[in-house]
Amino acid sequence: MIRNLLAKFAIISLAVVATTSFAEAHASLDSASPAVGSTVSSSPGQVTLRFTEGLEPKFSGAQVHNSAGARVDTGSSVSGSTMRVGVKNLGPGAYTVEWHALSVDTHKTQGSFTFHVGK
Ligand SMILES: [Cu+2]
Repeated sequence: MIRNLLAKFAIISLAVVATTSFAEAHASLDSASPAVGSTVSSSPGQVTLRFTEGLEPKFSGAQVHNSAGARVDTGSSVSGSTMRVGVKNLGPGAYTVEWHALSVDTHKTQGSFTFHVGK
């Protein structure tokens, strides 16, 4: 009984370690400006996303939409592990950044986050 539990625990531990090291090898979002979930006092001019891995520029990008679903970015560019998204002059409101990335290790990742522009 105890031996069974130990065996199960060992297998679960291995699975967790494997999953974690797998995830770290992919390009996940490290930080963003404006920061994820933050409120900025005025339009940021651009959104900068920093990733944990180098990105393939041709297959990585991001779009920004306002709360009505309209696109408010002017295109994105990638350099190394940094993605920059130009944005129009943003009025007060909530904005969603949707990104997709192909890291140099050929793994695809994607995600989204929101920031707010205050009055
Ligand atoms: Cu990877």
